Amino acid sequence: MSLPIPRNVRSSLLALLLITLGLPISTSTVRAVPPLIGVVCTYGPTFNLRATTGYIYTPDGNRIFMWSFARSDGPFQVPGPVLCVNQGDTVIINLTNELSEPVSIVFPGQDGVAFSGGTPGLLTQEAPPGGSVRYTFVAREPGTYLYESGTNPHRQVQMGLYGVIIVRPSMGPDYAYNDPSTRFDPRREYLLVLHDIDPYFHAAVEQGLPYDPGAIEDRYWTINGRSFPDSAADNFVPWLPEQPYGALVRVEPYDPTTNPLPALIRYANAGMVNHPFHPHGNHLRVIARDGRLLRGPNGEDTSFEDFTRTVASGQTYDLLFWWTDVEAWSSTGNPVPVQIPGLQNLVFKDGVTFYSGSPYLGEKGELPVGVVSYNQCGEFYFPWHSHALNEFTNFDEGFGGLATLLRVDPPGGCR
Ligand SMILES: [Cu+2]
Repeated sequence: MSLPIPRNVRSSLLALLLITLGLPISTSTVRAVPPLIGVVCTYGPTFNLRATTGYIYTPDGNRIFMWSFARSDGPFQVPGPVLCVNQGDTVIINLTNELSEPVSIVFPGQDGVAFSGGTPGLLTQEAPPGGSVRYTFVAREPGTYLYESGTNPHRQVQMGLYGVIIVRPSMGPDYAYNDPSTRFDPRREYLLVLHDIDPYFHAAVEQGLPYDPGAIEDRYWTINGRSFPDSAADNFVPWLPEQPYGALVRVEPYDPTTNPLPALIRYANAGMVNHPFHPHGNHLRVIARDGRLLRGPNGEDTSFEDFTRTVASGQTYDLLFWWTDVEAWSSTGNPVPVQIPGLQNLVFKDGVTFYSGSPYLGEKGELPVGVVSYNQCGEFYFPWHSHALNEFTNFDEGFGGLATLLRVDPPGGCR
């Protein structure tokens, strides 16, 4: 379920609080019902895509002209559909070009891509305006991969022609790779696709005006095609019809018997600049880069714990995430013990701001009429964002941009 939120309050804290209401975790990987959070697969192994135009919305009320790959039988969407295949599948991608210039797709990390139809381009075979091309390859290695335009990428990828391919290993869909250590909870699989946008560049392309690619200055940054706080909303919220994928990461505390498996987080950077990216207060285990498990020359496990991971342009990472309840979560007490200092010892920072003496955020006093809780069930929220803080904005207004939230539910889930 999702709540309709007027555009004029979407970027406010109120909107954030509203968004956090009504976010049931997906309890099933049934294909027919796309989950409200987490990765949304389009299944193949044959995919019919079109390169086309449309608009996305930003949390500050802006509207940006985009190009994107969409399903031939579906609406415009940013990013392109997440193409999920199984290791060993022969993947066929039929691309139809609805743009007025040649377009193509390259598949970094895939071997032996063959094509038929189209016309020769610099990097691969292209579909001419109104035409089509077919790409075929065998998905030999499991992992997370980008697919993106191979035609004037500085222009076409910036305009939005990108998406992600997930190759499931032969060990099964509960594993990231063919290694027992990569087993994860399939209810908690998250894909965070990063991208950056210069709205003046997009306006110039829309209006057929000249532009200087060297003068690109990004003003918006997106995860799964959305800027924060829209990124924290459900998949398929009605107010973002062209941006179907949310980016909220939701987990529960690790428990050796009731919740032993980690979440799987997939990063992919479709933007042109590198992004230092982290969830506050938590480390993740980096297990793979660019669709290859981290292993040493003798096959030793070289995965590692990391806080801020810089995701380079064009790069992908796979990370496992166990949230460990080191503060002994209690539903009746505070995880961090608090002794409120005496009033005379509290600091008035600037004559306006009053420090309550508690490490917990929040307000004192009566709740507004109709509000029964500041969150659903005592869950925690952590920011998860680009540490290049200029990117933590929507057109210079913070906070926004390349950010989402980590939600940690109480042990046993939100009841
Ligand atoms: Cu931070």
